[in-house]
Amino acid sequence: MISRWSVVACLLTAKTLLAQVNLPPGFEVVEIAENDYGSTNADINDCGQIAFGQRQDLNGHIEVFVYDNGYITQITNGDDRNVIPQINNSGQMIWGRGVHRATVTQLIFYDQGVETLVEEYSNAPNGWSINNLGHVCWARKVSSRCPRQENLFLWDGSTANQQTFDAELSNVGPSLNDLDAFAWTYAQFCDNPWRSEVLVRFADKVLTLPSPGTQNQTPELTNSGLVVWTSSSRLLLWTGLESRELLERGGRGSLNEWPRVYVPVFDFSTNSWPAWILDVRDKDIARYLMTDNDFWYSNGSVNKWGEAAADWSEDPPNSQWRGGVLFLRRIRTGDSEFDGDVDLRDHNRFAQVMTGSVRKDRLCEDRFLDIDYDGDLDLGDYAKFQNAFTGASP
Ligand SMILES: [Ca+2]
Ligand SMILES: [Ca+2]
Ligand SMILES: [Ca+2]
Ligand SMILES: [Ca+2]
Repeated sequence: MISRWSVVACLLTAKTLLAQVNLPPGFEVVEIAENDYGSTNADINDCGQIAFGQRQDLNGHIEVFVYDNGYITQITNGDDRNVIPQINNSGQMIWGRGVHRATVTQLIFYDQGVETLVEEYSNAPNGWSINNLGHVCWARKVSSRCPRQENLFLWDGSTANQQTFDAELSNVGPSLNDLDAFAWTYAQFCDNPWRSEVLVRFADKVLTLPSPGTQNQTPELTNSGLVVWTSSSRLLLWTGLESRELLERGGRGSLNEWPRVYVPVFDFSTNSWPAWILDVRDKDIARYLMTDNDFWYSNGSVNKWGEAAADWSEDPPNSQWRGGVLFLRRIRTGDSEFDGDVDLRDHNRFAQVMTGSVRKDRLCEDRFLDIDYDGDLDLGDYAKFQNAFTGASP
């Protein structure tokens, strides 16, 4: 009886999925890291590694974990509050730490098992960002009262240099790219209502991004200078030439260079935050709904392959914290560089990277040839590869 019931339940789920979810072609959703207390701030790098904080209880005890091609490694192990980890393509990370579950007062840089204290200050930093050089940008809050005073600092691996020098305004929420350019929120939080602009500092100039709203925030900047951010309720994209409206309403967005945008959008009918992918083209936008539940999807991240990760909780307003991390990943077909075929070029690459039947950490771009998703590149994968072989014109 039990097994028959579970078959029925599966069919119903599949039907619901067909009715609502539409994933980008070539991608699938995998759920990872579920627990009773939920996760915070999933960040994915180009190697498909996902850093996230996971609550260990309801009292602010949060540890950092990294998912890598099917395996999860716990990075921190103590009694602290470790929040908003971000991971770069080398596996280096930055996160905020509240010692013994107190307010976050430290920024921790992590590289191959070694922690470095980048910043310690009496107030919680208001946003931080790491790039692929291992440089870190963050906002130090000098005063929480009005006039607020918050300024940006940039750490290059050895020394920190102050980047903005405002005595009364707030410079917060930086997003740092690999050229050490950064976008941030420049705000007057003491006005009622508060107002803010999004600024971008390039090597040779500072831009104020044109916007329709008075409350501009949560920018994310790419290496080519694209920016996604929210302007009051709208989700905007800076194309390098103009500000383009992507959504009338949207949460915090994340993007790659295509640009593909991850964004949670509030649904008034279900009182929840479903997770969306937007593929922005010259004339239109392809929209994909990744979820068919009424959970609350939150901050997420997109890598250069179009894969995405986002954390969720079931129903935070009603204290149902159970949650995890959604992973939108590439379906592995043997096509190693996603040019649409499985040909000799893919074959040659496979031959170069075979590892045998032992799991290897950080397969990185070779993970796409781990066709059976078990962490190695062995004869099992090769058999699937041969079956999938198409030649240059599939
Ligand atoms: Ca190919
Ligand atoms: Ca090819
Ligand atoms: Ca294997
Ligand atoms: Ca394998």
